[in-house]
Amino acid sequence: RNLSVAVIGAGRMGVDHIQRLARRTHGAEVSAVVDIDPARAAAAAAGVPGAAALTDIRAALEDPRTDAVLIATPGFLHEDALHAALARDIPILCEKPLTPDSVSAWRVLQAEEKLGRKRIQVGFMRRYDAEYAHLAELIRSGELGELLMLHHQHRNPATPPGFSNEMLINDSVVHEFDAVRFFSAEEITSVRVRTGKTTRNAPAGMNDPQQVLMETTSGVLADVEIYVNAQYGYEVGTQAVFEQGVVRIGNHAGPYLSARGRWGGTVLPGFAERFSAAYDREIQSWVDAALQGDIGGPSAWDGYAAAACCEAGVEAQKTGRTVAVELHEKPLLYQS
Ligand code: ISE
Repeated sequence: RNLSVAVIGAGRMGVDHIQRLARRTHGAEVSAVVDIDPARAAAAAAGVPGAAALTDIRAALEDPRTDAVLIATPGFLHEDALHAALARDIPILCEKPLTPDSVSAWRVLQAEEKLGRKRIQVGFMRRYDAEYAHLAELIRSGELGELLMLHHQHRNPATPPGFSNEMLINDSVVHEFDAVRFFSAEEITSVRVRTGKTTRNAPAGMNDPQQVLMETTSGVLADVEIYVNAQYGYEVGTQAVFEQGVVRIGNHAGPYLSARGRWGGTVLPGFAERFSAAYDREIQSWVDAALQGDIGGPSAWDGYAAAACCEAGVEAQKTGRTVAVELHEKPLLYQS
């Protein structure tokens, strides 16, 4: 039998996941689309067989046919939806961020802990990118010795209206906080942010690009060039420095074309294109695990730790200081 998923939030990511679940994921179906805007819910559910358009998450959760929930509302609405879904004790995929701050993320984690098992997977989709997975494997294998440094580039063509310095940390660099934690398999202990010369293409009041510097428990140093009005396209790349070599992933992936007197490749326009295979893999593995009564992938602990890094990042950005990341002790549930 298929996993019946209620998708909460019919914005950009919600619609993307609805199409993915309905058309490309095996073993799943969309049973409900929930959005406070009834027209948006109806539009997103149209053409998806069996999908009801609803305006209240409670209606979806009260329906006994709902097996699992995918939360894709804006981050500030996640906490309520997470507590409601945890009360039903069903598998949850929550788009990043888990919640916008570490105090609310910790509340969610504690509610999950009370159930005695993991129910939440957080949508850090980069972990499902083939090159990310490959680099992580290389690091774990020890083949190149110890990982020493990570250099990241994260470039977006342009920011949506209302984008701010804080969002640059909370919306964009949150992915690198997770990437550094994923690659190093350690916690980030401190964050520093540098601003410098700003592009004239940034909205008023924003510094762009910025440099975010972090350190992990064992002293792995990581830097991020975050540049969200880079104009030319979407690029996310990493250079990992080891004792016995360097590994580059992300930027300038093939195919390379020689034609019309030039050689080179294509720059993708956005994250939906760059990470479409990663999103497919992320959702498929969530569905596969849920059908077995299980959950894997980035956990509520990962969501909580990333939220704490973002808080430190925003403070570092405002003060120019190096800010320590403070975490609660990791509960047993998340130690494996
Ligand atoms: C957006 O919210 C994302 O999650 C993208 O992956 C990221 O590249 C972008 O900067 C964010 O705004």
